[in-house]
Amino acid sequence: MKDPVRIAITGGAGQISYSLIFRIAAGDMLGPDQPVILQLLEIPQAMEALNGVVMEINDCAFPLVRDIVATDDPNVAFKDIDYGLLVGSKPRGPGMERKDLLEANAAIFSVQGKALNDHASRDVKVLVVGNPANTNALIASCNAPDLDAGQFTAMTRLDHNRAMTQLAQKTGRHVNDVESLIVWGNHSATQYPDISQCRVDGKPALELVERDWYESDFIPTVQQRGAAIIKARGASSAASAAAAAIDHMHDWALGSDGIVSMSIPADGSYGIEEGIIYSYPVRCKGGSYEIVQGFEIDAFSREKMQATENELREERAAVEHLLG
Ligand code: NAX
Repeated sequence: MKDPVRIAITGGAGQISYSLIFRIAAGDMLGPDQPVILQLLEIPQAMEALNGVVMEINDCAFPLVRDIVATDDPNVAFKDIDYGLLVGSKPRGPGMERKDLLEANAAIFSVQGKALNDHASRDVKVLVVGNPANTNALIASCNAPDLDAGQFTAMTRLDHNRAMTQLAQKTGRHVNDVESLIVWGNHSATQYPDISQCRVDGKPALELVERDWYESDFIPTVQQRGAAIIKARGASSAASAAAAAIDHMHDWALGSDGIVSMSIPADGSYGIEEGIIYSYPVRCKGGSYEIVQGFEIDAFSREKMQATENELREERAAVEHLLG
């Protein structure tokens, strides 16, 4: 058996964590031979609920769980961690403007960035799930100057997985037949799910579907899927978000099967200049990720990629004073 790794999960008493923690504990993220120490962070008001979650983890008698830490102190939660899944964030309250939401979360993620900088393993891999995820990841990264910016990522894998299924269902194929689908940009309604590079069962996706379906049905359906889930379920996506977080971390740690979408620091690739965390097509291998280069970008894609980039630059401008 390998030595245990330390995994922090913030927002441990929330909906997504209620699915995520148990799947990590079962070995779905890092494999059935990787013992884990779970370090769960909550706010003081939610510590009692978090203790209930800890009782349930204990009641599962998971063979891979070696220890559980439950705390309301980020310095304790992030101590020596190898993986950080930053799920907890402040939800939009009544009458709250987008700018207020950005600011409230910026305050949380700047504190957490500093704590990661001071206490996490130097090789920590961080995934931000809590919204606005891309900008929260940017803030955490800017407040962690001793860690590499590339160690901070945000989750667009749920959007990627949603898009895979929409296309597979439309073409009557299975998601396993879909390759090279890309989600560009922000995890928000401006994201651009792109099938122009995509193949389904080896055939170009755009030859299998009508252009009108792609532009007027597929793209808005993927962009608005979160709202559709809330309408149907009366609560936001939780199990599917947890599954996407598992996929993101699994692939980053152990390698991806083909191209996946990850929000990572922009580096000028595809004309997206530095300073934001932007979703790109990547391949993961040996514990790292690499942007897949060389796709041709047509005018339609360029416009959509630009719109979502603009939104991320606006979000950045709103929290510039917290970027450390
Ligand atoms: P919940 O409100 O059920 O849980 C959030 C938990 O975070 C709460 O228990 C709360 O007490 C805790 N929390 C708040 N501030 C904290 C802090 N400073 N430190 C530690 N814990 C803190 O939300 P849930 O449904 O679990 O969603 C969590 C986040 O994921 C939300 O921001 C949500 O918008 C976001 N999502 C992101 C997705 C993505 O694809 N990137 C998809 C799913 C989800 O909407």
